Amino acid sequence: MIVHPWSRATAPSQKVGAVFMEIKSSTGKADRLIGASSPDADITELHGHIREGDIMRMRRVEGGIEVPAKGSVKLAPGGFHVMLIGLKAPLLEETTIPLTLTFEHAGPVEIEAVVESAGSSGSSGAEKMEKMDHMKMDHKKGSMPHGAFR
Ligand SMILES: [Cu+2]
Repeated sequence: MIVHPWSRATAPSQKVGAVFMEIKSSTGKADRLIGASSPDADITELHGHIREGDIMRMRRVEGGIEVPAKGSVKLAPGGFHVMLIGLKAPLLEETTIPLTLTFEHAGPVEIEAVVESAGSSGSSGAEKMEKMDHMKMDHKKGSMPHGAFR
């Protein structure tokens, strides 16, 4: 079950975006988000953050994002997110982004993420991580063509 998938509006020059959500498992079995795709971006990746000294960097998640049995995992600014790379058009507030999430056991799940304002931290209000603004963070060099980021 996908709760409140959302993203942030992007400026016209911005070629990347990120989608956040909470993933809940109602079954007694753990699952794993292993992939995502969207027609709105050239490449869609699962990302997490790692700490390098004082700096948090985004990095592609190897092996997927675990959803614990009868539990949930949160994709939120400063943590896991679905990265949209090579946006075909800017993400406009109050539009939606179609996404297909692929789970190891549940298979493909179609969702639509709502685009919120550029400064949104998600109307679920669970994050206190606005200061770790996703869009100002450095991507690990060499992982993907994130050049449009700067
Ligand atoms: Cu990212």
